[in-house]
Amino acid sequence: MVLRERQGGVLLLTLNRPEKLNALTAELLESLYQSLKEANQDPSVRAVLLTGAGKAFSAGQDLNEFGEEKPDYEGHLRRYNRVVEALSGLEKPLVVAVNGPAAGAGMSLALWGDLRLAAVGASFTTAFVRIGLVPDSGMSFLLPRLVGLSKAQELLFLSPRLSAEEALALGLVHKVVPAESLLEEALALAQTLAQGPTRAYVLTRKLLLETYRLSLTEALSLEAILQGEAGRTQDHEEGVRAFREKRPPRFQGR
Ligand code: LHQ
Repeated sequence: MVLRERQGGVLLLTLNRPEKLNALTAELLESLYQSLKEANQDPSVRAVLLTGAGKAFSAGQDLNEFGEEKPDYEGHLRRYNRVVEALSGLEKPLVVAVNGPAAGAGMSLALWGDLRLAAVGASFTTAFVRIGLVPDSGMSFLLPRLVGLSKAQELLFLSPRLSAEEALALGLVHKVVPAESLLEEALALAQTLAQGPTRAYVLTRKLLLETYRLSLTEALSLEAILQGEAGRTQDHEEGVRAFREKRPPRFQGR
């Protein structure tokens, strides 16, 4: 379901239902959740790269999964929500390589990447309203933070299909690359992060996600707490030592 492949310190996760545009089913979500859990448990995994097999990143919820039965979406969303909690709380930096269409919850998953690359030809559409639904998988939380409330309103109410270049202009992705070099570039980026102070990256993500809902006083206090944590890492010690010795640092992720 989700292919797992090690490339040095990077764990490459590939959503693998290419014949269904990697549409999300309970099984695929479970497999993604387990993969993320395993990544957290393995200290030799220093960064995670998420992409899709075939021509799509993910078409979002598989709209054929429930057949004719009237689904309990509130209950079903628990499967999504624990994946989203696992992505947002991942103990490793996360790179997402959007290789094709990312729609609905598929787009939500893509946006959880700390750094996001897209292939020329990839596309983004919120999709929810087209089938009479509201945004989920954290999109209502993340999208306005990434693009501002006004643009989020447009993307959610009208659900245009954005090209990779439009997504780049909006800040939904950080770089657009030719399709044939997407994986190579994304892996190189993930390897760079994997060799970095990975604990500091994770704490930085935590700050960026938390501070929106905090007052300045609370945000300053959280910065101080997490700086305290970062300051106790060997990577910080090594970073300062390397700076003084005028050499590149050798970070260990602890
Ligand atoms: C699909 C799908 C799909 C099944 C394309 N399912 N077959 C959470 C929990 C609870 C409830 C519900 O929702 C959620 C969260 C969500 O994610 S809701 C949003 C669900 N996703 C969508 O509404 C997206 C629908 N798909 C599209 O907008 C387009 O297909 C995209 C932009 C993904 C790709 O467009 P194209 O590349 O032009 O491909 P296509 O539209 O021609 O689709 C190819 C085939 O894939 C086609 O089947 P067919 O048998 O005609 O070849 C589609 O029906 C099928 N497909 N998405 N989500």
